[in-house]
Amino acid sequence: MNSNRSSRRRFLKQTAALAGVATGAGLAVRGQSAQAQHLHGELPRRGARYTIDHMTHYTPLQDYAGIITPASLHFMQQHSSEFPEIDVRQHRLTIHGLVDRPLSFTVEELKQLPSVSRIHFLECHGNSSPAIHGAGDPNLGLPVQFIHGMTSCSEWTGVPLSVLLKEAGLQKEASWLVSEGGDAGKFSHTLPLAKAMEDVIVAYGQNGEPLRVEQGYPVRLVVPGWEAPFSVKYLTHVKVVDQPYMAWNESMNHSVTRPDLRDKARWYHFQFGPKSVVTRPSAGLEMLRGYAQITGLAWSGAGVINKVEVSTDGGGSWKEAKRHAPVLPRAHTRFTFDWAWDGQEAVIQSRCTDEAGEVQPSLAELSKDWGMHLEDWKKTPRPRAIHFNAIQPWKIARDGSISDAMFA
Ligand SMILES: Nc1nc2c(c(=O)[nH]1)N[C@H]1C(S)=C(S)[C@@H](COP(=O)(O)O)O[C@H]1N2
Ligand SMILES: [Mo]
Repeated sequence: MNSNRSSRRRFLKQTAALAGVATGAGLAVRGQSAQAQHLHGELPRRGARYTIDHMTHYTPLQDYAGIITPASLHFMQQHSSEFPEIDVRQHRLTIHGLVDRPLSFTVEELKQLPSVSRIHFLECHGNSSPAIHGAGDPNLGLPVQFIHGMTSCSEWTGVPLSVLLKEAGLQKEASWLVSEGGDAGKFSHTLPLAKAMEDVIVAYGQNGEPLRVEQGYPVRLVVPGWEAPFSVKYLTHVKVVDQPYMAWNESMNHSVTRPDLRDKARWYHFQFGPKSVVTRPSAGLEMLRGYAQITGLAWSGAGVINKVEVSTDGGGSWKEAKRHAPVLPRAHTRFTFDWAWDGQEAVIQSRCTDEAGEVQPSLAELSKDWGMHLEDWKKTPRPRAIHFNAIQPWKIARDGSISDAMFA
Protein backbone atom coordinates (compact mmCIF):
# COMPACT_ATOMS: atom_id res chain seq x y z
CA MET A 1 0.00 0.00 0.00
CA ASN A 2 1.11 3.52 -0.75
CA SER A 3 2.76 4.69 2.48
CA ASN A 4 1.31 8.20 2.26
CA ARG A 5 -2.14 6.79 2.21
CA SER A 6 -1.59 4.44 5.07
CA SER A 7 -0.02 7.12 7.26
CA ARG A 8 -2.91 9.43 6.46
CA ARG A 9 -5.30 6.72 7.45
CA ARG A 10 -3.39 6.20 10.72
CA PHE A 11 -3.47 9.93 11.33
CA LEU A 12 -7.21 10.03 10.81
CA LYS A 13 -7.73 7.13 13.18
CA GLN A 14 -5.59 8.82 15.82
CA THR A 15 -7.29 12.17 15.48
CA ALA A 16 -10.66 10.46 15.60
CA ALA A 17 -9.73 8.74 18.85
CA LEU A 18 -8.23 11.92 20.25
CA ALA A 19 -11.27 13.98 19.36
CA GLY A 20 -13.36 11.69 21.53
CA VAL A 21 -11.02 11.79 24.49
CA ALA A 22 -9.96 15.42 24.34
CA THR A 23 -13.49 16.70 23.98
CA GLY A 24 -14.49 14.69 27.03
CA ALA A 25 -11.87 16.40 29.16
CA GLY A 26 -13.73 19.67 29.59
CA LEU A 27 -13.77 21.95 32.59
CA ALA A 28 -14.21 20.14 35.87
CA VAL A 29 -15.83 17.16 34.21
CA ARG A 30 -16.01 14.08 36.32
CA GLY A 31 -17.52 10.65 36.39
CA GLN A 32 -17.25 9.82 32.70
CA SER A 33 -15.68 6.75 31.20
CA ALA A 34 -13.04 7.02 28.50
CA GLN A 35 -15.00 4.43 26.56
CA ALA A 36 -18.07 6.57 26.45
CA GLN A 37 -17.37 7.91 22.98
CA HIS A 38 -18.08 4.49 21.56
CA LEU A 39 -21.55 4.11 22.94
CA HIS A 40 -24.69 4.09 20.91
CA GLY A 41 -27.56 4.38 23.28
CA GLU A 42 -26.30 1.64 25.51
CA LEU A 43 -23.81 1.64 28.31
CA PRO A 44 -21.20 -1.02 28.86
CA ARG A 45 -21.05 -2.54 32.33
CA ARG A 46 -17.89 -1.57 34.08
CA GLY A 47 -15.05 -3.69 32.85
CA ALA A 48 -17.30 -5.64 30.51
CA ARG A 49 -16.10 -6.27 26.98
CA TYR A 50 -18.31 -5.12 24.19
CA THR A 51 -18.00 -4.95 20.47
CA ILE A 52 -19.08 -2.26 18.11
CA ASP A 53 -20.00 -2.28 14.47
CA HIS A 54 -19.81 1.45 14.23
CA MET A 55 -17.98 4.47 15.60
CA THR A 56 -19.53 7.33 17.55
CA HIS A 57 -18.11 10.66 18.72
CA TYR A 58 -20.12 13.05 20.86
CA THR A 59 -20.16 16.85 20.66
CA PRO A 60 -19.02 18.56 23.91
CA LEU A 61 -22.14 20.75 24.13
CA GLN A 62 -20.90 22.14 27.46
CA ASP A 63 -17.70 23.53 25.98
CA TYR A 64 -18.46 25.80 23.03
CA ALA A 65 -20.26 29.12 22.62
CA GLY A 66 -22.87 30.34 20.15
CA ILE A 67 -24.69 27.97 17.80
CA ILE A 68 -22.05 26.80 15.33
CA THR A 69 -20.39 23.55 16.37
CA PRO A 70 -16.72 23.72 15.36
CA ALA A 71 -16.29 21.09 12.62
CA SER A 72 -13.65 19.28 14.67
CA LEU A 73 -16.25 18.83 17.44
CA HIS A 74 -19.16 17.71 15.25
CA PHE A 75 -20.70 14.47 16.48
CA MET A 76 -20.04 11.48 14.28
CA GLN A 77 -21.87 8.28 13.72
CA GLN A 78 -20.33 5.88 11.26
CA HIS A 79 -21.87 2.48 10.61
CA SER A 80 -18.60 0.84 9.72
CA SER A 81 -15.30 0.52 11.50
CA GLU A 82 -13.35 2.59 8.95
CA PHE A 83 -13.77 5.77 6.98
CA PRO A 84 -13.85 5.29 3.21
CA GLU A 85 -10.80 6.68 1.39
CA ILE A 86 -12.32 8.61 -1.46
CA ASP A 87 -10.34 10.27 -4.25
CA VAL A 88 -12.30 13.48 -4.84
CA ARG A 89 -11.35 13.50 -8.56
CA GLN A 90 -12.84 10.04 -9.03
CA HIS A 91 -15.93 10.50 -6.87
CA ARG A 92 -19.26 10.81 -8.70
CA LEU A 93 -22.81 11.47 -7.67
CA THR A 94 -25.27 9.76 -10.01
CA ILE A 95 -28.97 10.67 -10.24
CA HIS A 96 -30.89 7.83 -11.87
CA GLY A 97 -34.11 5.78 -11.75
CA LEU A 98 -37.39 7.42 -12.78
CA VAL A 99 -35.79 10.39 -14.55
CA ASP A 100 -35.71 11.52 -18.18
CA ARG A 101 -31.91 11.97 -18.22
CA PRO A 102 -29.73 10.09 -15.73
CA LEU A 103 -26.92 12.45 -14.68
CA SER A 104 -23.54 11.98 -13.09
CA PHE A 105 -21.55 14.76 -11.43
CA THR A 106 -18.02 15.13 -10.16
CA VAL A 107 -17.63 17.30 -7.05
CA GLU A 108 -16.04 20.00 -9.21
CA GLU A 109 -19.13 19.98 -11.45
CA LEU A 110 -21.42 20.24 -8.41
CA LYS A 111 -19.47 23.31 -7.27
CA GLN A 112 -20.26 25.04 -10.58
CA LEU A 113 -24.02 24.83 -9.95
CA PRO A 114 -26.13 27.38 -8.02
CA SER A 115 -25.26 27.00 -4.34
CA VAL A 116 -26.84 27.80 -0.98
CA SER A 117 -25.35 28.12 2.52
CA ARG A 118 -27.71 27.35 5.39
CA ILE A 119 -27.34 26.75 9.11
CA HIS A 120 -29.00 23.52 10.29
CA PHE A 121 -28.65 21.04 13.11
CA LEU A 122 -28.15 17.34 12.60
CA GLU A 123 -29.25 14.91 15.30
CA CYS A 124 -29.04 11.14 15.54
CA HIS A 125 -32.46 9.56 16.09
CA GLY A 126 -30.97 7.78 19.14
CA ASN A 127 -29.62 10.95 20.80
CA SER A 128 -30.48 11.33 24.52
CA SER A 129 -31.50 7.67 24.66
CA PRO A 130 -33.17 6.70 27.97
CA ALA A 131 -30.56 3.95 28.36
CA ILE A 132 -27.78 6.49 28.67
CA HIS A 133 -29.29 8.46 31.58
CA GLY A 134 -27.64 7.78 34.90
CA ALA A 135 -30.39 8.06 37.51
CA GLY A 136 -27.87 8.63 40.25
CA ASP A 137 -25.68 5.64 39.46
CA PRO A 138 -22.14 6.97 40.08
CA ASN A 139 -20.78 4.77 37.31
CA LEU A 140 -23.19 6.37 34.89
CA GLY A 141 -22.66 9.97 35.87
CA LEU A 142 -22.30 11.11 32.31
CA PRO A 143 -21.90 14.74 31.31
CA VAL A 144 -24.31 16.39 28.87
CA GLN A 145 -21.87 15.59 26.04
CA PHE A 146 -22.52 11.86 26.27
CA ILE A 147 -26.26 12.12 26.92
CA HIS A 148 -27.25 14.75 24.37
CA GLY A 149 -24.10 15.22 22.25
CA MET A 150 -25.32 13.40 19.17
CA THR A 151 -26.50 16.72 17.80
CA SER A 152 -24.43 19.50 16.25
CA CYS A 153 -25.13 22.57 14.15
CA SER A 154 -23.22 23.78 11.10
CA GLU A 155 -23.39 26.09 8.14
CA TRP A 156 -23.76 23.71 5.19
CA THR A 157 -22.90 24.78 1.65
CA GLY A 158 -23.95 22.91 -1.45
CA VAL A 159 -26.47 22.51 -4.25
CA PRO A 160 -30.19 22.13 -3.51
CA LEU A 161 -31.12 18.55 -4.38
CA SER A 162 -34.17 19.98 -6.21
CA VAL A 163 -31.82 21.63 -8.75
CA LEU A 164 -30.27 18.26 -9.65
CA LEU A 165 -33.63 16.46 -9.78
CA LYS A 166 -35.17 19.12 -12.04
CA GLU A 167 -32.13 18.96 -14.28
CA ALA A 168 -32.55 15.18 -14.57
CA GLY A 169 -36.31 15.55 -15.21
CA LEU A 170 -38.68 13.69 -12.89
CA GLN A 171 -41.06 11.15 -14.36
CA LYS A 172 -44.73 10.97 -13.46
CA GLU A 173 -44.50 8.07 -10.97
CA ALA A 174 -41.53 9.57 -9.11
CA SER A 175 -42.41 9.83 -5.39
CA TRP A 176 -39.49 8.56 -3.29
CA LEU A 177 -35.69 8.54 -3.42
CA VAL A 178 -33.12 6.04 -2.25
CA SER A 179 -29.74 7.60 -1.42
CA GLU A 180 -26.59 5.53 -1.16
CA GLY A 181 -23.20 6.28 0.39
CA GLY A 182 -19.75 5.15 -0.73
CA ASP A 183 -18.63 3.67 2.59
CA ALA A 184 -18.00 -0.03 3.11
CA GLY A 185 -21.60 -0.86 4.05
CA LYS A 186 -23.04 1.34 1.29
CA PHE A 187 -25.21 3.03 3.92
CA SER A 188 -28.56 3.70 2.23
CA HIS A 189 -31.73 5.54 3.19
CA THR A 190 -35.14 6.32 1.71
CA LEU A 191 -36.44 9.90 1.39
CA PRO A 192 -39.84 11.19 0.28
CA LEU A 193 -39.54 13.24 -2.91
CA ALA A 194 -41.57 16.16 -1.47
CA LYS A 195 -38.93 16.77 1.22
CA ALA A 196 -36.15 16.57 -1.36
CA MET A 197 -37.85 19.30 -3.41
CA GLU A 198 -38.35 21.46 -0.31
CA ASP A 199 -34.99 22.07 1.38
CA VAL A 200 -32.53 19.16 1.09
CA ILE A 201 -28.92 20.14 0.32
CA VAL A 202 -26.23 18.13 -1.47
CA ALA A 203 -23.48 19.59 0.71
CA TYR A 204 -19.74 19.81 0.06
CA GLY A 205 -18.93 22.62 2.54
CA GLN A 206 -19.21 22.83 6.31
CA ASN A 207 -18.52 26.05 8.23
CA GLY A 208 -16.47 27.46 5.37
CA GLU A 209 -14.28 24.42 4.77
CA PRO A 210 -14.70 21.21 2.80
CA LEU A 211 -16.66 18.51 4.65
CA ARG A 212 -14.48 16.53 7.01
CA VAL A 213 -14.00 12.83 6.38
CA GLU A 214 -16.10 12.12 9.49
CA GLN A 215 -18.96 14.18 8.03
CA GLY A 216 -19.02 12.50 4.62
CA TYR A 217 -16.27 14.04 2.49
CA PRO A 218 -16.56 14.89 -0.34
CA VAL A 219 -20.37 15.20 -0.45
CA ARG A 220 -23.37 14.32 1.71
CA LEU A 221 -27.07 14.96 1.99
CA VAL A 222 -28.30 17.39 4.63
CA VAL A 223 -32.01 16.81 5.33
CA PRO A 224 -32.95 19.73 7.62
CA GLY A 225 -34.95 18.98 10.77
CA TRP A 226 -35.24 15.25 10.12
CA GLU A 227 -33.38 12.50 11.93
CA ALA A 228 -29.79 12.37 10.70
CA PRO A 229 -29.84 8.86 9.15
CA PHE A 230 -31.61 10.55 6.19
CA SER A 231 -28.48 12.68 5.69
CA VAL A 232 -26.43 10.09 3.80
CA LYS A 233 -22.68 10.75 3.80
CA TYR A 234 -20.15 9.97 1.01
CA LEU A 235 -23.15 10.30 -1.32
CA THR A 236 -22.72 8.30 -4.57
CA HIS A 237 -26.27 7.62 -5.83
CA VAL A 238 -29.74 9.08 -5.63
CA LYS A 239 -32.22 6.73 -7.26
CA VAL A 240 -35.70 8.07 -8.00
CA VAL A 241 -38.35 5.42 -7.28
CA ASP A 242 -42.12 5.10 -6.94
CA GLN A 243 -42.43 3.68 -3.43
CA PRO A 244 -40.62 3.74 -0.07
CA TYR A 245 -37.88 1.16 0.35
CA MET A 246 -36.63 -0.50 3.51
CA ALA A 247 -32.86 -0.21 3.39
CA TRP A 248 -30.95 -2.41 5.83
CA ASN A 249 -30.35 0.25 8.46
CA GLU A 250 -33.94 1.43 8.32
CA SER A 251 -35.42 -2.00 8.97
CA MET A 252 -32.79 -3.92 10.93
CA ASN A 253 -31.11 -1.23 12.97
CA HIS A 254 -33.27 1.87 13.23
CA SER A 255 -36.75 0.52 13.86
CA VAL A 256 -37.89 0.56 17.48
CA THR A 257 -41.04 -1.03 18.86
CA ARG A 258 -43.48 1.23 20.70
CA PRO A 259 -46.00 0.33 23.39
CA ASP A 260 -48.55 2.80 21.97
CA LEU A 261 -48.44 0.79 18.73
CA ARG A 262 -48.90 -2.47 20.63
CA ASP A 263 -45.20 -3.19 20.40
CA LYS A 264 -45.00 -2.76 16.67
CA ALA A 265 -42.39 -0.50 15.14
CA ARG A 266 -43.35 2.69 13.40
CA TRP A 267 -42.14 2.61 9.83
CA TYR A 268 -40.40 5.93 9.50
CA HIS A 269 -39.66 8.68 11.93
CA PHE A 270 -39.08 11.90 10.12
CA GLN A 271 -39.11 15.33 11.73
CA PHE A 272 -37.87 16.00 15.26
CA GLY A 273 -40.14 17.61 17.85
CA PRO A 274 -39.07 20.61 19.98
CA LYS A 275 -36.11 19.95 22.25
CA SER A 276 -33.79 21.93 24.49
CA VAL A 277 -31.14 21.24 27.08
CA VAL A 278 -29.24 23.31 29.60
CA THR A 279 -25.61 22.71 28.64
CA ARG A 280 -24.17 24.74 31.52
CA PRO A 281 -24.41 24.12 34.44
CA SER A 282 -24.87 20.42 33.71
CA ALA A 283 -23.92 17.00 35.09
CA GLY A 284 -20.25 16.64 35.92
CA LEU A 285 -19.55 20.38 36.23
CA GLU A 286 -19.07 22.07 39.62
CA MET A 287 -21.51 24.72 40.83
CA LEU A 288 -20.20 27.81 42.61
CA ARG A 289 -22.31 30.08 44.81
CA GLY A 290 -23.43 33.43 43.48
CA TYR A 291 -24.04 34.59 39.93
CA ALA A 292 -24.47 31.75 37.47
CA GLN A 293 -25.40 32.11 33.84
CA ILE A 294 -27.61 29.24 32.78
CA THR A 295 -27.10 28.55 29.07
CA GLY A 296 -28.16 25.94 26.60
CA LEU A 297 -29.45 25.08 23.15
CA ALA A 298 -32.96 24.62 21.75
CA TRP A 299 -34.04 23.27 18.35
CA SER A 300 -36.96 21.79 16.46
CA GLY A 301 -37.55 20.04 13.16
CA ALA A 302 -40.67 22.16 12.66
CA GLY A 303 -38.84 25.48 12.20
CA VAL A 304 -37.73 28.27 14.54
CA ILE A 305 -37.81 28.23 18.33
CA ASN A 306 -40.33 30.83 19.49
CA LYS A 307 -39.77 30.57 23.24
CA VAL A 308 -37.42 29.04 25.79
CA GLU A 309 -38.26 28.91 29.48
CA VAL A 310 -36.07 27.97 32.42
CA SER A 311 -37.06 26.57 35.81
CA THR A 312 -34.72 26.54 38.80
CA ASP A 313 -37.20 24.87 41.16
CA GLY A 314 -37.77 21.51 39.49
CA GLY A 315 -40.57 22.71 37.21
CA GLY A 316 -42.59 24.50 39.93
CA SER A 317 -42.26 27.84 38.14
CA TRP A 318 -40.91 28.93 34.75
CA LYS A 319 -39.38 32.18 33.48
CA GLU A 320 -38.61 33.14 29.92
CA ALA A 321 -34.95 32.84 28.87
CA LYS A 322 -33.22 35.15 26.40
CA ARG A 323 -32.90 33.73 22.90
CA HIS A 324 -29.78 35.01 21.16
CA ALA A 325 -29.71 35.97 17.49
CA PRO A 326 -29.60 34.39 15.03
CA VAL A 327 -32.78 32.38 15.68
CA LEU A 328 -33.03 30.23 12.55
CA PRO A 329 -35.37 27.48 11.34
CA ARG A 330 -34.16 23.93 11.98
CA ALA A 331 -31.00 25.23 13.65
CA HIS A 332 -29.75 25.25 17.23
CA THR A 333 -30.82 28.40 19.10
CA ARG A 334 -28.63 29.65 21.96
CA PHE A 335 -30.41 30.77 25.13
CA THR A 336 -29.20 32.26 28.41
CA PHE A 337 -30.80 32.96 31.78
CA ASP A 338 -29.27 34.98 34.62
CA TRP A 339 -29.41 33.26 37.97
CA ALA A 340 -27.75 33.28 41.38
CA TRP A 341 -27.21 30.03 43.25
CA ASP A 342 -27.78 30.30 47.00
CA GLY A 343 -26.09 27.04 47.90
CA GLN A 344 -29.34 25.12 48.41
CA GLU A 345 -30.36 21.97 46.57
CA ALA A 346 -31.95 22.91 43.24
CA VAL A 347 -33.20 21.30 40.03
CA ILE A 348 -32.68 23.34 36.85
CA GLN A 349 -34.22 22.62 33.46
CA SER A 350 -35.34 24.23 30.20
CA ARG A 351 -38.28 23.76 27.88
CA CYS A 352 -38.95 25.26 24.46
CA THR A 353 -41.87 26.02 22.17
CA ASP A 354 -41.45 25.88 18.39
CA GLU A 355 -43.13 27.88 15.63
CA ALA A 356 -45.79 25.19 15.25
CA GLY A 357 -46.76 25.94 18.88
CA GLU A 358 -45.57 22.56 20.10
CA VAL A 359 -44.10 22.56 23.61
CA GLN A 360 -41.24 20.28 24.66
CA PRO A 361 -42.78 17.55 26.86
CA SER A 362 -41.90 16.62 30.42
CA LEU A 363 -40.97 12.98 30.97
CA ALA A 364 -44.51 12.37 32.29
CA GLU A 365 -46.11 13.96 29.22
CA LEU A 366 -43.83 12.12 26.80
CA SER A 367 -44.54 8.81 28.56
CA LYS A 368 -48.28 9.42 28.27
CA ASP A 369 -47.98 10.26 24.56
CA TRP A 370 -46.08 7.03 24.02
CA GLY A 371 -48.56 4.91 25.97
CA MET A 372 -46.07 4.25 28.77
CA HIS A 373 -46.09 4.63 32.53
CA LEU A 374 -43.34 6.46 34.39
CA GLU A 375 -42.64 3.13 36.13
CA ASP A 376 -41.76 1.55 32.76
CA TRP A 377 -38.53 3.58 32.67
CA LYS A 378 -37.33 1.81 35.82
CA LYS A 379 -37.10 -1.55 34.02
CA THR A 380 -33.61 -2.89 33.39
CA PRO A 381 -32.54 -2.44 30.72
CA ARG A 382 -34.57 0.71 30.17
CA PRO A 383 -36.97 0.58 27.22
CA ARG A 384 -35.34 1.63 23.96
CA ALA A 385 -36.64 4.87 22.58
CA ILE A 386 -35.74 7.22 19.76
CA HIS A 387 -36.59 10.90 19.20
CA PHE A 388 -36.41 11.24 23.00
CA ASN A 389 -37.03 14.94 23.70
CA ALA A 390 -38.19 15.00 27.33
CA ILE A 391 -37.22 18.01 29.45
CA GLN A 392 -33.77 17.40 31.03
CA PRO A 393 -33.55 18.15 34.76
CA TRP A 394 -30.10 18.63 36.35
CA LYS A 395 -29.92 18.32 40.12
CA ILE A 396 -27.52 20.58 42.01
CA ALA A 397 -26.50 19.20 45.41
CA ARG A 398 -25.42 21.40 48.32
CA ASP A 399 -21.77 20.52 47.72
CA GLY A 400 -22.03 21.99 44.22
CA SER A 401 -22.01 18.67 42.37
CA ILE A 402 -24.48 18.32 39.52
CA SER A 403 -26.15 15.11 38.38
CA ASP A 404 -28.63 13.82 35.83
CA ALA A 405 -32.11 13.78 37.39
CA MET A 406 -34.03 12.51 34.35
CA PHE A 407 -35.08 9.25 36.01
CA ALA A 408 -34.19 10.13 39.58
N1 LIG B 1 -22.73 6.93 4.33
C1 LIG B 1 -23.18 7.03 5.58
N2 LIG B 1 -24.08 7.98 5.89
C2 LIG B 1 -24.56 8.08 7.15
C3 LIG B 1 -24.15 7.18 8.17
C4 LIG B 1 -23.20 6.19 7.83
O1 LIG B 1 -22.78 5.37 8.67
N3 LIG B 1 -22.72 6.14 6.53
N4 LIG B 1 -24.70 7.30 9.44
C5 LIG B 1 -25.99 7.98 9.53
C6 LIG B 1 -26.38 8.26 10.90
S1 LIG B 1 -27.10 6.99 11.76
C7 LIG B 1 -26.25 9.52 11.45
S2 LIG B 1 -26.82 9.85 13.01
C8 LIG B 1 -25.63 10.63 10.68
C9 LIG B 1 -24.46 11.22 11.47
O2 LIG B 1 -23.84 12.24 10.74
P1 LIG B 1 -22.42 12.74 11.22
O3 LIG B 1 -21.54 11.54 11.43
O4 LIG B 1 -21.90 13.68 10.20
O5 LIG B 1 -22.65 13.45 12.52
O6 LIG B 1 -25.15 10.20 9.41
C10 LIG B 1 -25.98 9.28 8.74
N5 LIG B 1 -25.45 9.07 7.42
MO1 LIG C 1 -27.68 7.77 13.91
